[in-house]
Order: sequence, then structure tokens, then C-alpha cells
Amino acid sequence: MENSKNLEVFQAKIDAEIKIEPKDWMPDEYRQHLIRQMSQHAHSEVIGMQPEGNWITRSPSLRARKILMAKVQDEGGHGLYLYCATETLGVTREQLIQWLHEGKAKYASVFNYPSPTWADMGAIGWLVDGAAIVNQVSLQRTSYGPYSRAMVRICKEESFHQRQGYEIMATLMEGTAEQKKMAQEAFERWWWPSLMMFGPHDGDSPRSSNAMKWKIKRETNDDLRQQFIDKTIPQAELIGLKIPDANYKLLENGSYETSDIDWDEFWNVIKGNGPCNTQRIKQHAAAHDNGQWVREAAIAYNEKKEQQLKSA
Ligand code: FAQ
Repeated sequence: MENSKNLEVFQAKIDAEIKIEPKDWMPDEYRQHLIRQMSQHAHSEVIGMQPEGNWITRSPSLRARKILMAKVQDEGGHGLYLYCATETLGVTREQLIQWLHEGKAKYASVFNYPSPTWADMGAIGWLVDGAAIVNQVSLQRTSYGPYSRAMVRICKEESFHQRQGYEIMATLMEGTAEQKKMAQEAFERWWWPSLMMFGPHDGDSPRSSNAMKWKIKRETNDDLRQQFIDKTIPQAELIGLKIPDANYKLLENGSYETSDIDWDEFWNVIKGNGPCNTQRIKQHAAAHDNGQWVREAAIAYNEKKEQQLKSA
């Protein structure tokens, strides 16, 4: 009886666009759904530092290096807000990291692809951050308060990232034949993985039904993917990049029709068989182990401060 009343109040709040806050009653399924999605989102931000971190020491100018360093640091910051927001649901950071290392938690499939040239920095910023923004602008209206507020800040930073990526691509497209080729090849490497970021087609997305009912997700995978395609194709054409899809066409309604994604590739990467899955987790686990002394030092410092405050 008590539970059904709680459930009624919970759904009424969702329907009235009132945010659910950490201390509010919520059904366990809602809590678990959020823990999964938010922690996977956090892991994606942090694992996403790897393909770009790879280029910090090899950036072509001091300006480019400063910008890339700031961007990679921002992604780490996004991971931190999202881990903190997830912790408000009663799960510890240690547990979340353990699930990642054990392969129980996913992260965005796109980060399992390599970044062999400087142009990949352009393609990642423009396309991967571009896709992330489309998804995250929608998530600003998600029903869980801490997630929604984290998204507002993250989106502001992601727009800088998207622009710095597009600037790199535009600069290369004004350069030598070799630079243009480099930009085109990076575009071809990241186009399809970026479209995959939005997840399976709506009919093949088992999580969507609850996510929409609880307003965790506000738009479906396919709707968000289409928004990204419609924004990005004109940007590519403006700087002279060729869309790596022989069948794409502009429809009368201003939207683009494209070929279907290679879903076998998508599921294969998600299962751990992408080009860089093993390397990404190994590097994360090593960095985590190497950082153990920092966590211990921070805890010891806090304990000492607390003791000093108590005895003052
Ligand atoms: N990769 O039923 P659905 C960024 C999984 S942030 C891996 O449709 P849902 C910033 C899905 O988890 C990018 N797995 O699931 C940056 C589920 O498996 P599970 C991250 C995927 O949750 C830029 C199963 O497939 N953004 O890039 C993917 O309703 C540059 C069935 O799927 C977010 O995480 C995928 N692409 O929809 C950083 C946004 N797609 O968990 C550095 C928040 C699906 O049941 C550099 N998340 N799966 O075992 C979301 O919006 C949703 O979770 C979706 C998936 C749309 C990703």
C-alpha cells in the first residue's frame, strides 16, 4: 500500500516535470537504471581522454597543445561530476570503477577506435563531442536532478570542444593536398562510430521504454542520431569533406537519408572486440593503480585536517 502510494507520487512528479532529488523516494528499478546509465556516461568521459591524450605531446603548435590539454582535462572533470552525481544514488566510486575493470559496465563504443593522426583530434572534437552534445542537450531535461544539472555545465564545455575540433578540420581542409587527405581519412574513420554513439535503432533498444516513461531519456536514439546527421552533413560539405556514404541524400523536408549502420560492428565493439578495447581498459587499470598513493594521501590529509579542527 505504502509502496504504491510512493510510486504514484513519484510518477506524478515526473509527469509534472519536477526533478527527482537524491533523498526523494524512487523505485529501485529507476535507481538501478540511473546508476547504470550515469556511471557508463562517466566511464565514457574518462576513457575518452585516452585517444586524445595520446596527441598532447605531439600537437603541431603550442596553441594547439594548450587547447588539447584543456579539452582532455575538461573530459576528466566531466567524469568527476558524473561520478559524484552517481554516488548520490548510494553506490561508491570504488564499486563503479571495479565494474568497469571487470567488464560489467560499458563505456561509449566510439572510444575503442584508434587516433593515428593529428586530424583525428579534429574529427573527435567535431564529431564525437558534436554527437555527445546532441545527446546531452536532451539530457539536460532528464528527470534526475543531479544528472540534469551536471549536463548543463558539461554541455557548455562540450560546445568549445566541438568548435576546436571543427577548427582543426577546417584548417587542414585549407592546407596542402596531404593535409586535406589526412582530414578526409580521419572523417571517414570517425563518421560511422559517431553515428553508433546514439545506440541501437529504437526497436532494438531494450532500455528505452523505461527510460522514456521515467523521462531519463527525453528523445529516442534514432531521433537524436537524425538531429546529429542533419547538423553535421552541411558542416562537412562547407569545408569540402566528402560524406563516406554513397547513398546519402537530402530529402524535401531538409533531413538527410543515410545508409544503415553496420550493426555487427557495433555489437562486436560493445562485446569487447573493437580495435582498442583491451588497451583502453588496461591503461585505465594501470592509471588507477598508479594513483592509489594519491587517494591515500588525500584521505590522510583530510583526516588530519578534521583532527586539527576537532582539537582547535
Ligand atoms: N556504446 O537500450 P539501449 C562523450 C548499450 S560522452 C556502448 O539503447 P540506453 C564525451 C547500452 O548501454 C559519450 N554501449 O541503452 C567525450 C545497453 O547496454 P546495457 C557517452 C552502448 O541506455 C567526447 C545496450 O547497448 N554518452 O563522448 C552504446 O537506453 C570526446 C542497449 O542499448 C553517454 O553515455 C554505445 N554507443 O541508450 C569524451 C550519454 N549504445 O547498459 C571524450 C548517456 C548503446 O543494458 C572525448 N547515455 N549501448 O548493458 C545515453 O544516452 C544512453 O545510455 C545511450 C544508450 C544512448 C548511450
